[in-house]
Amino acid sequence: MTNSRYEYVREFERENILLPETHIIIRVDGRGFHKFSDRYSFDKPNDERALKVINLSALQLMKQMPDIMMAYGDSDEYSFLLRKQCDLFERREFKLITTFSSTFSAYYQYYWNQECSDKPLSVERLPTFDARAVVYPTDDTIRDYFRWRQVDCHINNLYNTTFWNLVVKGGMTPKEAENRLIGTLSSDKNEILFEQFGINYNDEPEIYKKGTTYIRESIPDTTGSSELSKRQLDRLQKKLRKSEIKELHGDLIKDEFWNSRPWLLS
Ligand code: DGT
Ligand code: MG
Ligand code: MG
Ligand code: MG
Repeated sequence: MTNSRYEYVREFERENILLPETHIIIRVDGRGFHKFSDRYSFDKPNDERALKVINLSALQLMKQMPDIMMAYGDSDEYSFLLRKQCDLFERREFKLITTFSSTFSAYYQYYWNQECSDKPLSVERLPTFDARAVVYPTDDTIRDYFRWRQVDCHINNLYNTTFWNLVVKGGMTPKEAENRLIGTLSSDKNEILFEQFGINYNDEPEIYKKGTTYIRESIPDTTGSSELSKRQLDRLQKKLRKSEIKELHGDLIKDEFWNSRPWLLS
């Protein structure tokens, strides 16, 4: 780029470099999906095809970005865990979050057109996603982050499942169902589902109760070592790119998930 007298305005630009040697988690979340799900008549409480679209988008992003070690998502959100030594975009926060949100939005639209061609997208309401990046200083905070998101998935799904059964099968208005559920505990909702609708919540599909997790399988233990040479780094990137990505719908709350996959946090 040639210098010009106007070049000085560059001095106004600001970067935020995310703390090195820490795990970065980037979470994308659909903008206004309450309305989006309404506009495109999502099934209630869970729309299988919409879930497939968001999952395909997350998987594709993970394939494109070898630094993503793990992804977890449900509803209209996905969280991506980057490897500790990741130097993607020199850890520039704005570059990371704008790339994640725009790429994810593009994939979502692509897969929507593929999976839901009977519901063409209207330019008045296109699916777009925001993104935020947070650095977590310890393995425990990373584990707790994913536990937090999975508990959130569980609470929302139990609520939505009970709510929509009260409305659709129980004949309540949404307002009545909302009032019925005020102050209820998980056990109360389980009981309503069982007593009134013969549904054992435990038998609901795991993908709805626990969300979806993608993990890179068995990565060489160099993922964590700092100061890799250029050649080592190229080799690692190649291995990451070729590594198998596994889909799970299991428990992230117990230590067993984390203890049996030390490379995720190394
Ligand atoms: P935001 O994120 O602040 O722009 O606002 P929203 O409306 O996206 O709110 P959020 O992200 O807290 O909640 C996600 C919304 O998406 C929630 O209203 C339920 C809806 N949604 C997500 N997945 C499904 C689904 O499978 N079926 C139905 N019926 N609704 C869904
Ligand atoms: Mg949203
Ligand atoms: Mg959301
Ligand atoms: Mg450029």
